[in-house]
Amino acid sequence: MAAAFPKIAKIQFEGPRSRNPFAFKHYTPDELVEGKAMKDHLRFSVTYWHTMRGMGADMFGVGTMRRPWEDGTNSLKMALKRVAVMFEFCEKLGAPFYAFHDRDVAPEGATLRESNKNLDAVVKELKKFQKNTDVKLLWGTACLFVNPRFMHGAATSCNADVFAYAAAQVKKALEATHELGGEGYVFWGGREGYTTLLNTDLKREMDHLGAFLHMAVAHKKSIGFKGPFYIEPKPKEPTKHQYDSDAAACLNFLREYKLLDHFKLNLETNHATLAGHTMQHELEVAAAANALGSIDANTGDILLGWDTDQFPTDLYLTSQIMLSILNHGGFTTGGTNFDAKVRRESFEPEDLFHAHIAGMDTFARGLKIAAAIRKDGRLAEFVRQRYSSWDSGIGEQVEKGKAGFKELEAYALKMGEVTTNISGRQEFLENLINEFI
Ligand code: XUL
Ligand code: CO
Repeated sequence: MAAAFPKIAKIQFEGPRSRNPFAFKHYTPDELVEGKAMKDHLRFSVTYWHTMRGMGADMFGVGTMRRPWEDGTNSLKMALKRVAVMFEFCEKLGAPFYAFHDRDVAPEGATLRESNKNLDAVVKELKKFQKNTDVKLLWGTACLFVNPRFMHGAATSCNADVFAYAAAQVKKALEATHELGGEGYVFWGGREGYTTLLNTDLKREMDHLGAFLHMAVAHKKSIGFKGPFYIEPKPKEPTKHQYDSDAAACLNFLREYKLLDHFKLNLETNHATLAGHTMQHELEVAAAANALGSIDANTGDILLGWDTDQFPTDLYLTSQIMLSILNHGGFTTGGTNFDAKVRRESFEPEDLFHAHIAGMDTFARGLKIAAAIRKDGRLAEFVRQRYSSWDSGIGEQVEKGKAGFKELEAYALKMGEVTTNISGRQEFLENLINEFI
């Protein structure tokens, strides 16, 4: 097949002074940061759904994207042809991973059996391309939200037949992910939530979701898939309330249904924003429960209240993300998956490169900035000092479980008034961070 991006060669690192738009200014895959190659810190991944299937349609207009390789059909023939385009893109970009939903890579057939057959054919092709390149699968997932059958949800549908269909689809998507050596598998609750409580038995729906995920864990064991399961929180959209609304809600759900040992979280910036949180908040909440798994790298727009899935180009954002990730030991099976789409005005194939280069360079800088902040040590030392009252005396006794209310009352009575508070120095710290940006 002729190249889909004939004018674009492999993207190389040319340094910050380069004026070549098809070059990295900051991302040097093999450069060591804190003793580990940048590519191993960042583990970039390209999403099939946006980059290959996103056509730029919105609520007010049809798609705008020019994709010369597309023949205008959602056929198996086109799906097979598209695999070569995806791998050409990932290879030229130097992205080590990709991620997909079952229905992004292969078309849904007239029956489930036919859909499975289509998926098998495309998985074969994906496997061939994976073998011939250095591109691997970061994670797979099932699309349980596009088809009208999922109008009331999938695992949380009021209709048990839909639950059964969804289970069959996840079983197959999991097997496809396993066949392709995927590093993990994601559950994003597409329509697992409600639009009105008037027609919803919330407890019953949550119980069904818990049961569904236990079935997935059992199947994972039976096929020998070793990668982690991730839940991806999002508070709303498409439903008014998604059950996996934020990291804390997911952790509570997993704990309640005794699933915490089997899941980590896949956190997405724009979802955090919709939940009224920063991405760093979500990362810290997940890390505190030892459940920081992977990230969907994108950003929203401060003036728009929906999931715009823009490419991340804000250094403050990527520095904060990488600071949390480095502080908590870095990715193992997870990675930086660009769940992001080019604007519908950026309709040329080359915009896909500009967007990913921008995201990768911004994350590379975020990584270096975070490493510099850690090397400098003043921020960590400030936080350490701020809690120093817990290192000895009464604080130490509390942390060690050696003091109760009675002992604390005696201590407080003897102390009289608290005279030891120190400033939080927020503005000083914000300025300190700016030294590194
Ligand atoms: C939707 C979203 C999904 C998941 C995978 O907002 O983020 O694409 O990442 O299902
Ligand atoms: Co996502």
